[in-house]
Amino acid sequence: MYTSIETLLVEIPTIRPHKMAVATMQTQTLVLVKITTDDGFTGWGEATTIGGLGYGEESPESIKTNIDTYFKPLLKTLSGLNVAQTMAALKRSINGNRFAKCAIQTALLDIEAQRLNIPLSELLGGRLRDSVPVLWVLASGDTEKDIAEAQKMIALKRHNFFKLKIGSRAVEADVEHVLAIKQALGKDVSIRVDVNRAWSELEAIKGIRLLQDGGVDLIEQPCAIDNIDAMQRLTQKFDIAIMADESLMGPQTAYRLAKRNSASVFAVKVAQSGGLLEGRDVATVAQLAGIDLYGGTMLEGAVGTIASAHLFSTFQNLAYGTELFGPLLLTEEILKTPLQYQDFALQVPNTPGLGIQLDEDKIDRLRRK
Ligand code: MUC
Ligand code: MG
Repeated sequence: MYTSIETLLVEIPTIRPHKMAVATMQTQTLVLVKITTDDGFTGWGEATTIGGLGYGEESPESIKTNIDTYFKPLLKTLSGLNVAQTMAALKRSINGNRFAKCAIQTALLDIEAQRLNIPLSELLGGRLRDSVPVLWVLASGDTEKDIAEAQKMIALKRHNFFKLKIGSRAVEADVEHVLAIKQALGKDVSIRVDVNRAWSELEAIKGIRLLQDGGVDLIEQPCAIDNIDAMQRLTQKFDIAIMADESLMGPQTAYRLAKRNSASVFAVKVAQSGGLLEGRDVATVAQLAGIDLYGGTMLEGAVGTIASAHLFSTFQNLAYGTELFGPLLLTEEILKTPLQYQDFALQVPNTPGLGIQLDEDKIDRLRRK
């Protein structure tokens, strides 16, 4: 029986403006969900969006409102069900709302793993690795600043591969920016770009050709979400990896993209998938179709980031690593012990559940009142 379901909006400034084709972020709003049970367990879940409604269909405010108005009363009526049965009951009455469902499901899985006294990764099938490689996203908007930031990350042994956010300038200007960074960092440092669907197919052909020749390793979501025909043609035309991100909205779209050969890599995001279990299904579709995997982020804070790390630790093929750097982009720590980033990777906790302890006084100070 669930005794309380609390939804908090926690506002945290970023360490610098994070410039993307869809929005420039100066702050991130974490939607934290805290669920307690009558047998004494507390589980946490999280959802974030990027730039309010700039990136997708849900906003932090809509997630909170929908959880408080629709999920919470329903959850209070449910008892004696496992996580799958609880989620099935919610889905019978609530359409869409993948991010809200993800936050709730994460908290329920956190509780269940604690009850079983196992790390969340083991409830999700079992980890294959104790840490996941993590890249850094260069998105200051300034070439020289990005180069200095990358060099600092390499020296700190924090990150040794990078993703660049492009798509807000003309194709030629973006290519010049990316190749200047690639040249400065050298041939052994993997550089990928995320266009966030800003290009038409013709712009993509021009941009991808130049970036491929310049030694870039991967192009993320070059074209519009629904334009999977263009994604298919680009995947076929170029040797460079083409990755689907925004086009992936759960197992069903994963199946459609795989069937149409519309990507060579999938960015698995737990919120975009609709939950950790659905994220696992997306990965299974990819694996069966011979599509490589990358562990994506919606720039979550510590809760969503470590939940994703538990899932990604179970993937057989994590060929392109992960981008689970969200908490490092934020100026405030909300855990009693910060997540462990070392040797270019994020450690996956070994303690029960998510394996983190939240600093609730700090969260209370940061939450929107
Ligand atoms: C995206 O589209 O990949 C993930 C990392 C980052 O900097 O932005 C997000 C969104
Ligand atoms: Mg992306």
